[in-house]
Amino acid sequence: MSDDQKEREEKTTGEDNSEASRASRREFFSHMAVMGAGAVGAATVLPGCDRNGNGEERRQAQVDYPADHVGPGELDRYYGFWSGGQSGEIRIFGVPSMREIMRVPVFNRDAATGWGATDYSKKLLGGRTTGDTHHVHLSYTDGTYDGRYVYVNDKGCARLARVDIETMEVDRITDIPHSQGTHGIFPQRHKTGLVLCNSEYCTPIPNDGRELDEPEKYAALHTAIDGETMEVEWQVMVEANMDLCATDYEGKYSFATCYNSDKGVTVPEMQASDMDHAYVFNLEAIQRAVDAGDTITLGDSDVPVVDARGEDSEYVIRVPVPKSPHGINVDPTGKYAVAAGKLSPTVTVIAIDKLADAFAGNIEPRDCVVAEPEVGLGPLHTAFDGRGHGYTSIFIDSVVTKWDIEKAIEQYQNGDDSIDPIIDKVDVHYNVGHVNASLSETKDADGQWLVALCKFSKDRFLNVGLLHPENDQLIDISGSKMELIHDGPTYPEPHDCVVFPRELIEPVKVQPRTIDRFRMYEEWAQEDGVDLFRANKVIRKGEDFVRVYMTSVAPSFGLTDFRVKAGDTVQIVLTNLDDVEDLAHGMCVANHDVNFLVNPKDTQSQTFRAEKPGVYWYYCPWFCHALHLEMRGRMIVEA
Ligand code: K7E
Ligand code: CUA
Repeated sequence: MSDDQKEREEKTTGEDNSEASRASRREFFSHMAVMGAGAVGAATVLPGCDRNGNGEERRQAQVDYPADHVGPGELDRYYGFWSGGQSGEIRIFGVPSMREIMRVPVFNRDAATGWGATDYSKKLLGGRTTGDTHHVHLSYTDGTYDGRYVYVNDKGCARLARVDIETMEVDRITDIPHSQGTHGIFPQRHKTGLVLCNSEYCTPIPNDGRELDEPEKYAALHTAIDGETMEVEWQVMVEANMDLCATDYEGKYSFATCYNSDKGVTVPEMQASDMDHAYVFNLEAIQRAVDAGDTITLGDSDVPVVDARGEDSEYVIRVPVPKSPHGINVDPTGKYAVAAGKLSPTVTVIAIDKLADAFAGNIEPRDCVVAEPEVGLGPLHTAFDGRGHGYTSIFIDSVVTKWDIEKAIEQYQNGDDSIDPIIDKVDVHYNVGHVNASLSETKDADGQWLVALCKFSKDRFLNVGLLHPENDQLIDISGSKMELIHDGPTYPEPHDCVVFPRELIEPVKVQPRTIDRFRMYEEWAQEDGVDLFRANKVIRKGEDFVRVYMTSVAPSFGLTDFRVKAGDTVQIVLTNLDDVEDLAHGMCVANHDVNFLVNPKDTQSQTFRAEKPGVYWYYCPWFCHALHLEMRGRMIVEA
């Protein structure tokens, strides 16, 4: 235990929590366990046994724990970043325990942290309070995660957000011009380069009311955002919708599935044709057009747009894929892009090294298809184990199908039905959406764990009323047969996740004050001639605007009271001077709908109106000290 931790524990409990006293308590409890039940006693861990290791270590451990067992106080080997769907957030899981460890608010209004209510988050969110996050991806260098950023889409309002992994806070949100239903996103994998984003919906462009009722003229945009600056670099306009997105490993291509090449606007129209396609974008050719100014602009946006509607061109080709394809995933060797048929029981394997010939016109785009195995009814997404296998989620059948990529190619090439690429199927519960495997989207896929994000849990959990949780299942893929290990209810609705070893990221534990938010506070402090780490004062900034600077050290605020006038707009700027890890304070102003978190060495602010004269207590809502309840003061509102 560090001195900081010890200090905090003593502050919190006033008890002696020294190593010696703890050890004796631990002995006492394990003794109780052995006395209490033979079975429990027998399962007691042998000292030095590591049950957090990979499949082999687990099997070698002489303890018969289930493969996902992570005991009290033990850490998971893997992180999982989950999208939160309609909740608009990102969630951080531990794998294999499948414990939800933390949530990162992104597009949502989060009462616990004040995200969406604090001044800076409000500015980033531009007044919006909802979001629909589907796809989370980490930034890459050399084909694997570099631990810097997480990108996530908002399908609801056509935005891309970035989380700075160091501070686990959103540091940028980019609006995507002329886009609706921004759905599939994927960062480039050779370096932190572009993040490609698909508009799922076709609309009039520009969408200014001039053209409304001619859906055949609607278009969609494939948008490139710079992963470092988060600026929109360029867009490519195509004629039909784009669903999921993928990138290759070399920075040459990006992919988008198109499930509605008919451009229908009703369900029957949208599934009319038996063949749709996957768009393949030639990023080098697009960049050349952008550099040469061979582009247009749309409406009030000055982003260069390459118009690639209609025919195949040097910018985009359309690889025919049956029928209403959904997911598209590139395997860890970087050789194949796999599109899942959704309304066809097949997945279509596209050989990436043949694409150059298709762009050159030497072969037809469909000639790039090297396999099309039947995997089941309703294939949606494919994950990989790094050993040549695909794992495809099958929505209608509620299974995950494991298949052999090279065998599927052999079957297709030879037209030989005696070759069966299907290796194994496992039931999932129920109607699985995404599957993803540990490091599956990187060149280092390690074939340990597969997460299946099931859309319906039906009877798998206690009845909680009309809305049931989703069911996130964990499957051990380290052996030849898949093994379902764990069910876990989640709040709706994770669409996708990425899973990677814990060594790849290292968030800080005390705010380093490096992100843009602090520039805003430093500007204010300079303007008001105060030091954020010392200031406890009320500064009247105008007729009816006051800024209140305050500090906090457990268990007190720097101001025991402050005075404002009825009708004032009040901005409380709170700096937490505590630097003990996780010693958070916050600010809640009674009956004023003000509530935000301030982490150690952090500054946050919220603005509100003090309407009615009277005395209003403000208090710290985070349990920080034995005298936490006493950590409060009075806002006195004068008539
Ligand atoms: Cu739900 Cu990736 Cu938005 Cu498929 S998507 S399931
Ligand atoms: Cu500070 Cu509770």
